[in-house]
Amino acid sequence: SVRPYDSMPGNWRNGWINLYRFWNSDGFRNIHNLMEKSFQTFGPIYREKIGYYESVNIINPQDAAALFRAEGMFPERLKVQAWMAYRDYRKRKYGVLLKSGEEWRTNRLILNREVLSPKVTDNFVPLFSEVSQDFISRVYKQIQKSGRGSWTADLLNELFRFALESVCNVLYGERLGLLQDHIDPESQRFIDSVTMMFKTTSPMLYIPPDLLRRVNAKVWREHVEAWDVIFMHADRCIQNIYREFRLKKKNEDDFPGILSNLLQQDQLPIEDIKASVTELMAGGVDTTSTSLLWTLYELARNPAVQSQLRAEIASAEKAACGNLTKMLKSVPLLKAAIKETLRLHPVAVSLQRYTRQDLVIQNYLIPSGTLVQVGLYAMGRNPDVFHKPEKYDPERWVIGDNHFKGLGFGFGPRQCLGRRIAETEMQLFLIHILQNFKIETNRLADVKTTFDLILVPEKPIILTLRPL
Ligand code: HEM
Ligand code: 2DC
Repeated sequence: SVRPYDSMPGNWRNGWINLYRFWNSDGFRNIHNLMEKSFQTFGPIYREKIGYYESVNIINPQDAAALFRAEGMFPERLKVQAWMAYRDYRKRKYGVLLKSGEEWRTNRLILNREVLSPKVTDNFVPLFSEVSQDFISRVYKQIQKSGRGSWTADLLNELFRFALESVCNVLYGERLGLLQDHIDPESQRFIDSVTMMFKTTSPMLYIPPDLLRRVNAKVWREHVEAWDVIFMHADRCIQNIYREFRLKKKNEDDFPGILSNLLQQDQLPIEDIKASVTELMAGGVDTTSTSLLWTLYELARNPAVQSQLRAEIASAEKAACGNLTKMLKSVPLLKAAIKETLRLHPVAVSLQRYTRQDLVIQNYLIPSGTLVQVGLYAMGRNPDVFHKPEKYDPERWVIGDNHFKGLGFGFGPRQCLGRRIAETEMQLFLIHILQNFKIETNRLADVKTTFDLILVPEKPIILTLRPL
C-alpha cells in the first residue's frame, strides 16, 4: 500500500534548525555535496526543509520520468525570488524565465519558433563558426606572443568573451568584437555583472530578498547593481536593432538575428520581447563557457577520448565536403562528449517542478503543489545510475539505456530555451579547437565544484593549447 507523505525520510520537521546547520556547513556554496550526501543517508527519495524552502528530492531516472510525465501544459520550476524582486523593484517585465501560466506559454511558444526550432537552428551554424574561427585566430596570436609554441592560461574569461560574442551574433545578427585584442570595457562589465548576479543570488534562495532590501543588505545592493548593468547593456543592444529594423537597413539575404525576426513576426509586445531577449543575452554567457571549460579540462585529462573525437571530426568533414551543417549530423561522439560533461558537471544542481496533482513516487504519496527536485548533480555521480561514474566516457551515451538520464537542459515544454543555441555553439567551438590544437593540462587531480547558483569550478583550471 502507498505510504503517507509524513512517513518520508529526511530532515523536514524543523526548517530553522536545518537552515542553521546548513549555514554552518557552508551550505550556500556546497548544496551539490550536501544533496549527494542526503541521498546516501536517506536513499532515493527524501524530504527536506531549509528555512521556508521545502522540497522532495529524487534521483532515479524512472522517478524523474514519472515527475515529468505529470507536468502538464504549464510546468513551473522553483521561482528564484531575487530575480523577481529585482524586476518588481525596477518595474520591469518578467521574461519567459520568470513568467508563469498562460502568459508564459504564449510567450514561450512564440519564442520557441525563433530560438529552439530545428528550422532556425541551421541558421546559427555559420554565425557560431565565424566566432569560433576568431577564437582560433586569437589563440594563434597568443601562442606567437608567448614564444613557446603553445599557450597556457586560465581560459575562463576568454570563454566568457567567446560566449557573449556568440549569443549576441545570433540574437542581434551583429558582432561586438570581443575577440579582438582590445575589448570594450562595457562588454567586460556586462560579463562581470552576470557572474556577480549569479553569485549574489544563492544566499537569497534562503533569505527572502524583500527582507534584505528593507535592511539594505550588501548582497541585495550588489545584486541590483549587477542586474542594472545587465539591463542597461542589453537595452542598448536592443535599441540599436530596433532602430535599424524600423529603417529596414538589413540586407535581405543574411540571417537577420533572433531579435529582428521577433520584431518581424510582430506577435509579442515589444516590452515582452525586450524582457526575454535580455534573459537570453544574460543566460548565454556563464552557462556555455563553463561547460566548455569543463569539456576542455576532461579532454586534456583523457587524451584517448580527445583523439577519438578528432578522428570522428576529420571523417565527418571529409564526408560532408566541408559543409558544417551536414557535418554536425555525423558527429555522435562529439555530442555524447557534451552530454558526458553535463553529467559530471551540470550547470543546474537540480531540476524542479511543482506537482499539479497527487503523485506516487517510490511508493510515497506526494500531495499536489509540492516542490519536487531531481538531483541532477547527484544523479550524474551515482553508481546505481551510471556504471563507473567517475570515468569520463562519452561512449556510454552511444550504447545502453539512457532513458531520462540526459537531463542537463531539463525536460519538456519548460526545458532550456537556449538549448539549441548552447549545443550548436559548443559543438562548433569544439570542432574548431580539436581541428587546430592539442589540449593539455598538468592538473590531473579532480577539480572540485562550487555552487554559485550555477555550478562552477572551485578554482581556476589552467590548460595548454598546442598546435597539432
Ligand atoms: C532554463 C540548463 C544555456 C537560457 C534552463 C534550465 C536548465 C538549463 C536545466 C531549466 C530547465 C527546466 O526547468 O526543465 C542550461 C545549460 C546550458 C544552458 C546546461 C549550457 C550548457 C543557456 C543559454 C541560454 C539559456 C545559452 C540563452 C541563450 C535559458 C532560459 C531558461 C533556461 C531563458 C528558462 C526557460 C523557461 O523558463 O521557459 N537552462 N542552459 N540557457 N535557460 Fe538554459
Ligand atoms: C539553482 O535551488 C538552485 O539556465 C535552486 O540560463 C533551484 C534553481 C532554480 C532555477 C535554475 C537554477 C537552480 C540554476 C540556474 C538556472 C535556473 C533556471 C535557469 C538558469 C538553470 C537550479 C539558467 C542558468 C539560465 C539563466 C538565465 C538568466 C537570465 C539568469
